[in-house]
Amino acid sequence: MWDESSEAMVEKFMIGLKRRNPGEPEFHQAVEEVAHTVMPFVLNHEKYKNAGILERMTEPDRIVIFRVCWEDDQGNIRANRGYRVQFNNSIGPYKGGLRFHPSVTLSVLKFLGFEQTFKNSLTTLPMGGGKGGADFNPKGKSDREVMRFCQSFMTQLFRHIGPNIDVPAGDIGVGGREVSYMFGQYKRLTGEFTGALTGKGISFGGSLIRTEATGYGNVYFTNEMFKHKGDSLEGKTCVVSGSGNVAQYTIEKINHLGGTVVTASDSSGFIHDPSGIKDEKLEFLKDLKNNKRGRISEYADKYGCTFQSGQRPWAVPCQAAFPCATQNELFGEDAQTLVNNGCIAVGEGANMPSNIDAINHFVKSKVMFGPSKAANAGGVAVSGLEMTQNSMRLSWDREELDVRLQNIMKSIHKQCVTYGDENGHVNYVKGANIAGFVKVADAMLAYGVV
Ligand code: NDP
Ligand code: 2IT
Repeated sequence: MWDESSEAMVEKFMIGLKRRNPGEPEFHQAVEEVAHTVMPFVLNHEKYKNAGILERMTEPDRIVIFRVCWEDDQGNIRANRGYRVQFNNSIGPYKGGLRFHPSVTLSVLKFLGFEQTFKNSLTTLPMGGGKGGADFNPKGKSDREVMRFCQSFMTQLFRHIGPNIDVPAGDIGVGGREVSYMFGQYKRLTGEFTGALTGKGISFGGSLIRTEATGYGNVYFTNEMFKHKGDSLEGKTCVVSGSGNVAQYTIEKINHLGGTVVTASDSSGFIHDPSGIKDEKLEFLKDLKNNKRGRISEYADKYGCTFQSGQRPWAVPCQAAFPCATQNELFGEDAQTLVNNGCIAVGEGANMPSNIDAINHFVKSKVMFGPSKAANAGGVAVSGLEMTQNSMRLSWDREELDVRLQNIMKSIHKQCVTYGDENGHVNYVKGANIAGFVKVADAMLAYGVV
């Protein structure tokens, strides 16, 4: 059976995967993207060939699904669905964020848990992959409603997590406020103060730089891609989507490195500010989104720039694009528009923001395309450093953590070059997938039949 061509093998493998996981399009998409680059590698390496390794790596270790009941401010009883996908703990405790958003389904969390396994492997730190969340919408809820939801969610989840078992953190709709409510409830239920969650407040075990880490790491990685070609982000016009945690600190670090960010967005549309989102304007954006929980159009009202309702920013000409909102927000035709307008680099801050057509177009056009599992790994990497600090019961200072983050992003870039170099051009998709795969696959083989 191993004589068949690699593409035919991918097709056959995907038929089986879709049969075993019906109605899960995001999960299928994430696996297919990995299979195209990893399958040829598997077929070329005797030790992986007959080990069923891709079948095993695409089957989560376990999934917990639970009801989350809570009472709103009007006294109505609400019910949501909570999940934790413990995908793979071959190289360390399950690690990955929690997402609270109405679009959360099992398919979305399985794609995220699968990607997380590869991403965490790339960080060089000992972390397995997991993801969880709920279809709860924090938008428009009072602090007390969010607190009651988080406490109820943790009352179910606490028995499945722990510092050596599974360590959740934030993701869309889960930031410092939500992690703190959940950590408080975890501590109350277990009677233990342990590093069972990351992204905690600085005064109770959180790490400096964690808030900034995903965005900063994304820009460090993208700048490494430029440096590999003897260039840098300095002077480049950049387009960013999103305006949440990852987008804000992507914008901040691009500013530090001398680039100009001309767009930001949310689910209602995007703003275009040709003079750059910097200084006081970036602080306004952070306050608008983090404290006032307002809409991006208010930025346009305040600074007199354009707001395009219901649109994404990909038609705005740029040299570098940073999709930082959510999955499947950049399609094949957007990739064509970006490339035609002179875009030469993409740093994926969000998870799987580009669909497969878009990725193929970027790779074919030899764009420096930093896929999410490499480019946005800085967040979970600093979460790993938070776990280390919690275990050692000490905290590192900002400079030390920033240097560690930069070194980790450089190391991820190096791993991508090692496995993704194609006659002098780096295919970062291939590089990240294979480098992430090797470490996890080797651990699984060492354990025997697991
Ligand atoms: P936030 O909740 O802070 O911000 C999310 C942003 O994306 C908001 O601007 C939001 O707009 C927008 N958005 C969310 N869902 C949609 C949607 N369906 N359509 C259009 N816009 C949407 O989340 P983060 O910044 O933390 O996460 C953003 C991305 O980065 C996600 O893909 C996440 O998985 C990924 N990521 C996050 C990490 C982290 O450390 N936080 C680490 C690595 C990756 P609106 O306000 O209108 O909802
Ligand atoms: O997608 C991600 O890497 C995250 N949401 C961060 C996970 C973490 O454990 O810090």
